[in-house]
Amino acid sequence: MPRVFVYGTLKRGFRNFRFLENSLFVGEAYTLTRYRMLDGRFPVLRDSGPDLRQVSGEVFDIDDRTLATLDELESVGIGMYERVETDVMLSGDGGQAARAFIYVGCRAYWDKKEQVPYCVTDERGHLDWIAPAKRNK
Ligand code: PCA
Repeated sequence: MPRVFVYGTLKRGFRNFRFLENSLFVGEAYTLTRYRMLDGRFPVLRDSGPDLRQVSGEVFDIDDRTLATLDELESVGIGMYERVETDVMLSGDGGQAARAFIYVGCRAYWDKKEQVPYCVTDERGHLDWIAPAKRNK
């Protein structure tokens, strides 16, 4: 069964969570790999650049149909995001390592864009995306 780590609009309570509402929530988690995050109506992870940090998010077990739906939502086909496997740490119950898919921004697509970096971190120092509409409240 595919497992996915989400860090943006797919998280619980965010705009695209409806695509995961029938999937199994495994737990809150953070990446072991360090990334840089770009901000906007949705966040984008880049795997190179200055000030790389671990990323906070959520892990779900999904079925193949949901995986295909997420690929479409993240525009994998047109090269906006690529889906890769990454190591994450589930943060509940003392921590447990897991492997999951993650959507990372494609270089060719995002190198040309001028997105502002997103730098807000949680208490662990991990990048923790909050939707623009929910900030400063
Ligand atoms: N959706 C995916 C990638 C960025 C976004 O907004 C996610 O939540 O992981």
